[in-house]
Amino acid sequence: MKYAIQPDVVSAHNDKLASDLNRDFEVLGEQLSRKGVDINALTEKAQAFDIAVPSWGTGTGGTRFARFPGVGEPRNIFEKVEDCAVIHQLSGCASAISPHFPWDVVDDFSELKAHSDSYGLSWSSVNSNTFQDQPDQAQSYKYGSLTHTSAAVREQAIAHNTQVIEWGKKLGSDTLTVWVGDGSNHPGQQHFQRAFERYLDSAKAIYAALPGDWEMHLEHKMFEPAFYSTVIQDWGSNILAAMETGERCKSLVDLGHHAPNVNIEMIVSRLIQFKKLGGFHFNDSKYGDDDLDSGSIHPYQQFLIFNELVDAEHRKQPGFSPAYMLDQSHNVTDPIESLINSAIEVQRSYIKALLVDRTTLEGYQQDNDALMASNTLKGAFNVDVSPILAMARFRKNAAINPLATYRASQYREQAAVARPDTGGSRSGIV
Ligand code: PSV
Ligand code: MN
Repeated sequence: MKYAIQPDVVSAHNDKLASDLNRDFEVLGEQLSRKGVDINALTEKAQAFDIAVPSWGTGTGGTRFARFPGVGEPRNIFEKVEDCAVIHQLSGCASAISPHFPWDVVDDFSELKAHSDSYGLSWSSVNSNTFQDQPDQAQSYKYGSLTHTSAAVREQAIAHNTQVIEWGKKLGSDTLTVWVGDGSNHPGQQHFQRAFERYLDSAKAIYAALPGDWEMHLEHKMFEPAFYSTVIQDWGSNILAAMETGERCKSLVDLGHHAPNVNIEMIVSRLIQFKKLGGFHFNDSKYGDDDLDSGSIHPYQQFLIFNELVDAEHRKQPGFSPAYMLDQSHNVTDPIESLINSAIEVQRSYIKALLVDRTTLEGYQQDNDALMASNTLKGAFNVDVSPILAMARFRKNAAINPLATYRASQYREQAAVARPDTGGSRSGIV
């Protein structure tokens, strides 16, 4: 197997940190054992945790005002794969890539697959793009895609999605994620019901082309680029569409796609209950769809979401196997650093949620003891599980301190030389 960073750079760093880590791990292990928690069992859970990286997240993002690219950014999907290999090598918990088409289209998919295989990476959900026009396209998506009033535009958007499935098959993916920007910017511009009817017809046509062992995930988003109404604007429209479309059609929750203060953990619970939770796009937000780094603004909310997920895992809820993915835009940080940090922050929420004493919590819920129920959750959230996460990485030959190891490796400096700016289009959301 190939490594993006020389393994001896990682082991040299780990050698310096291992004895401190062992001590911290022992102290935490002792504290947890007093509560009847086995730290090694938790560490195994951390080792098994994995979250997919969005190919487009490896480039610097921006706003609609400007983009300030960094040096050595990936110029194509092959270079994005190399950056994803760094993220996984150091974090030990990000072994899959989620590509976006046509941004990541290549002539030879077997060459791309061989490239990702050589780094031990796989491909998760494939994403279609009918929110932009492509140069060689017959019809425009200016007024929508899957919901457009014109049948020719809808057919083109459906055909693109079925093409994305074909590309995904070549990479070994098993999920199609569909997000459309369709909606309206003015009251009266669009007939709500007719637009939704057209969406359902289009979604069913795509679903008909889905291989039997694939899932189709629909992503809702409250606004942007449509600023008055969006066709799949919230989880209500999303679950209705998923239910209408078919059993293997499920809802995907992008955390930033909700109004501020919406109770996302409760939405997650509802989707689990009706076997419609497809997966997540993790990120964080302060005001809107900010695409900030996961856990950087509302770590408690992220923990409460994982509390629902662990609860479903604990109850062996039928049909429960959500896909985890990051979906962030890195405007001022090195994307590799943000993605490593974010993958670990999501993993952190998972491990903390595993610390919740579910029997005790259920007792407090039964007795209507609101304060102690809340304290049970807070107690788990307040535990610093960093030694568990670091030990999980160490045991997988990843980095005890991923960011320090990354900086010491000079990967970005080397990429700056190897990837001179060609002035062409690059990854990252603008
Ligand atoms: C839309 O804002 C979104 O969250 C969807 O997942 C897109 O595929 C992605 O961002 C990239 O633009
Ligand atoms: Mn998303």
